Amino acid sequence: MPFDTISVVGLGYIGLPTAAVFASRKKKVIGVDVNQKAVETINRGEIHIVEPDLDIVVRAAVSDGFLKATISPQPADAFLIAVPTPFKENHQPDLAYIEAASKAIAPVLKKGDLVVLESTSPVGATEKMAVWLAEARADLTFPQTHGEQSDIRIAHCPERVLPGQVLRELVSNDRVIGGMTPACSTAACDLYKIFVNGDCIITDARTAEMCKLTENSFRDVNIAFANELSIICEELGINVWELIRLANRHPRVNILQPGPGVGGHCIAVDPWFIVSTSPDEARLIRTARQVNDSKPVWVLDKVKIAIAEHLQDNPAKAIKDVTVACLGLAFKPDIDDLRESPAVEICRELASLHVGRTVAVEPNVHELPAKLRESLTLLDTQTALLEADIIVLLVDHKQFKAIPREVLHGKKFVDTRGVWTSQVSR
Ligand code: SAJ
Repeated sequence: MPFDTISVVGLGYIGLPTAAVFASRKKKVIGVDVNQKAVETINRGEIHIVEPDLDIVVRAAVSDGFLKATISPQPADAFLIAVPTPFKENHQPDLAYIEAASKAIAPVLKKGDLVVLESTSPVGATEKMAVWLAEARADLTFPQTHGEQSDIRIAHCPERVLPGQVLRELVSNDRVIGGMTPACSTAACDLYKIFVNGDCIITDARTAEMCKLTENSFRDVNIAFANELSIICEELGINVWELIRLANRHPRVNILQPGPGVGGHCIAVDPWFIVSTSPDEARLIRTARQVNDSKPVWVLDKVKIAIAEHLQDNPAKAIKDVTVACLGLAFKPDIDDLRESPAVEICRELASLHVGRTVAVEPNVHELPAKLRESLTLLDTQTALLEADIIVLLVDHKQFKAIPREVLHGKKFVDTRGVWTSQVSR
């Protein structure tokens, strides 16, 4: 099936790299986004998100005339929907962006078009999208009513790329493709083969949706296991980092690393989509979420204890004179993404609880986001280490791993990533 023009709806962390990669294969790509500023930025050949090398690929795609961004959908042969799927207050999935995107592209659909949902979605979302499209276009036929003979082909193909390695993983990762019918799957496979070097494996839409949720829940459950171990070990006076290293010497054990909690917009969100469809059955998945979500509170308690111990050691000092430095704000090492970061949550809470000074160090950003600016000061590593009485290591950035433990002499510290505490001398 030839795809001369491809439209990518949603030009964020997934949509923009995907659009750029299609364009780099000399396909005409129409990128659609509701954010006028993002559209203008892209049309200047620039980018509004941070991802290594993406600027180069987008600049080339725009200057060669293969990528154009717009706020209003235009006709294309394939539409790829990559909009956010957050959850609401009660952890129920919010499909409003998918619904809006479906309604936006419906008027420009024509017989023979393919629509692929890439957004991570609860099971059944692709079928819902098909219903929204059909409601808007009674003149066209859809797979849910006309099967293999439908005018429009519909599939789900979840993205699985790791932030920071998006361009490489987009091309090299295998893709799970779930068409609403076999013809839908074949069409979607043809589309992805334009740039995917990995295997394109065909299944149905519901299995593809569940597959993505399963991958991220698997990771969440495994991180929860490590986080729970770290809490148990603290109680028992055991070094959790050494314990995990030793247990991982077993040929069939591979425990992940504990931390201050789980951040990002995927692993902390997607398991709830399984819980939302199977609330009584998804007991382990729900508990893992609760364990990981409660870890920042545990870290805060440890900081409070460190402050109390520091005051005990320095009876002449008042609590308002105690400076706490939080090292790291990003949701994982060596990136600048602060969204849904447990480190941000801990810093913010600390700044509001602690009457003394709270400072933050984040070598990957130049300024703090507005919500943190009022309560926190951003310092460089050296100044923070010099000024702080208590050091809270929240992200294992390269720069922090290079800090020798001797520098911390005489200071109290809470090391949530095992940067200074993982080695035990016996
Ligand atoms: N984390 C730990 N301990 C670990 C590993 C991770 O505490 O041993 C924490 C990180 O610090 C971070 C969070 O988990 O706060 C998530 O980081 P991550 O590197 O595990 O994952 P993401 O969110 O960057 O990307 C994940 C990936 N999914 C899997 O590895 C199964 C990626 O492949 C997906 O494409 C992405 O979610 C997504 O978009 O869904």
